[in-house]
Amino acid sequence: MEKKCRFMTAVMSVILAVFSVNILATPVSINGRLHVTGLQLMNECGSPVQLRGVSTHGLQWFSSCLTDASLSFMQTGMGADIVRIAMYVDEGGYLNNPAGFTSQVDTLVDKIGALGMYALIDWHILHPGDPNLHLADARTFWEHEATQHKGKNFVMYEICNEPNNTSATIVNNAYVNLTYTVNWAVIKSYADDIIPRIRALDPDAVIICGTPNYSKLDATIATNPLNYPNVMYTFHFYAATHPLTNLTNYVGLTGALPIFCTEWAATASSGTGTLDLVKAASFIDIMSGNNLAGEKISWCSWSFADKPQSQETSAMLLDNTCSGGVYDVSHLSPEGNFVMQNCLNPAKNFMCGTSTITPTFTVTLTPTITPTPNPKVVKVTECRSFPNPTTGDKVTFQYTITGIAEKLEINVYTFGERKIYSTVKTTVKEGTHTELWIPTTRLANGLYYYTIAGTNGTNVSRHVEAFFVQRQIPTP
Ligand code: IDC
Repeated sequence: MEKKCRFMTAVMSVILAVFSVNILATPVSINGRLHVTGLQLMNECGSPVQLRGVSTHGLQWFSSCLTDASLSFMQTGMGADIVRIAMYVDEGGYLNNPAGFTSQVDTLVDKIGALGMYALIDWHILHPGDPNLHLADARTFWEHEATQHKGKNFVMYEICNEPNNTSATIVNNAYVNLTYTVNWAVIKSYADDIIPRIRALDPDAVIICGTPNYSKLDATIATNPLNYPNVMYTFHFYAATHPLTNLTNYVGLTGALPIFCTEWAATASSGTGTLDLVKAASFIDIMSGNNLAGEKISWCSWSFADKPQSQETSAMLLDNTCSGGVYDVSHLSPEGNFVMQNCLNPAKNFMCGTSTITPTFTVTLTPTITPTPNPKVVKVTECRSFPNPTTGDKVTFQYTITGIAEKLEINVYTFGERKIYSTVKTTVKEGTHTELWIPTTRLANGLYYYTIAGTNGTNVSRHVEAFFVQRQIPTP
C-alpha cells in the first residue's frame, strides 16, 4: 500500500510538473482505493473517509440528465465525491434491454472515474422486492461488471437497492405482497451467491448490500453478518417520513454496522411533498460522525433528475433543465441546493499521509508568563507524498522556562474538556525545551487547548492556550 501511495505521488508530481492545474486533487486522487475497517470506510492510507454525493434517477427515465456537462457539474459545482448509478432492474429497466443498460452503466462508470469521483453501480431492484427473483440476471450482470471494472480503484458495487415484501403485481394501484417475508436471511442468501462471484473477478472492491424493509437496516444483521471483508450495509432515509432512530439504532455502542447511506432525500418516502430540511440536517449530522459509534457514514442523495417539481420534489434539478443542457447552480431545485450545500459544507476533510502540527509558545516560570497570540490556527497540509502513511500526527510543544521547575505538567484537551494527552516531568532546567506528542489517533479538525504548568515550591506558573487544527487537502 505504501508503495502504491509513493507510486501515485510520483505519477502525480510528473503530471503536475507538466500541467500545473488544480483539478488533480480529486476525491479519488487523494483517497485512492477504499476499504472497510471495523465499522468505517477508510481510504488507501488508512484514514476514515466520508463521501458525499448524488444518485442518478432511473437510467430508463432520466439518462438525458447524465452528460459530460452534468457529470462535471456534479463534481465541480455541487461538490459530489461519488455518483451512484441507479439502474432499475424492473419497471422498464435492465430486463428490457440488458445489453443496452449494461453498456450505458459501463460508459458512465468510466466518465465518473475520469472526473476523479467514485462510481457506485446500483442493481436497483424495487418491485418485486426479493433480489433472488432475478438471480440469474444478477449473476450475468455482476460477473460482467466485475470483469469490466476489475482493479479500478474508484468503483464500488451495490448489489441490491431496497429489498422489500412486494411482488411486481399491482392491484388497485397497490403492489401485492409476496407470500413470504424478504427478511435478512433471504437477502443474505442472495448476497452469498453474488459476492463470491464478484470477489473472484475483482477481489478488493467495496460491496454494499441492501437491507430489509426498503434498506432500513435490521437487528438480525449483526448476529448473522456477511462473512467477507470490505462489505457494508445499505441505509436509506426520506426525512419527511422516517424517524432518526432508524439510523441511531444501528450506530449505538453495541450492534453497530458498517453503513453506507446510498439514498436519501429531505422529502417523504414517495420522493414528493414538503422538504423536512430540519430532520434531514439531523440525519446528515449523525452521518458526519456525531453518533455513539463515531462512524462517518458516506452518502448519496436521491436524485439528480429534472422530473417536474410538481410531481417530485426530491428531483435536484428544476423542470426542463436536462433538455436545456446547461447545468449550474441556477438550475438546482430547493432539494438540489440543500444537497449541494451539504456536499460542500463542511469542507472536504480527506486525510492521507501524515502531518506535523507545531504550536509553539513560551511559558516563563517565575516571575512572569509570556502568552503568545490566542487562539492560534494550526494548518495541516495533507499530502499523499509523506513517506510513511501509517505514522500519525505530530504535535511539538516548545516552552521556555526561567528558573527550575520541580514539576512541569502539559495537558491537552478538546474543547469539550476531554483530556487527550498528559505528561508530567520533574526537575526541568532553565532554558527552552521541546516536547513531542504523537497522538494515537489522528486529530480531527477543530478547537483544542493545552495547559502547561510549572511548580517551584509554592510558586505555580500556568499558561493556557487554544489552538485550531485545520487540515487542508493538497493543492497541487
Ligand atoms: C422512485 C422515483 C419515481 C419512480 C419510482 C418508481 O422517484 O420517479 O416513479 O421510484 O418505482 C426509493 C427507491 C426509489 C424511489 C424513491 C422515491 O429506491 O427507486 O424512486 N424511493 O420513491 N426508496 C424510497 C424512496
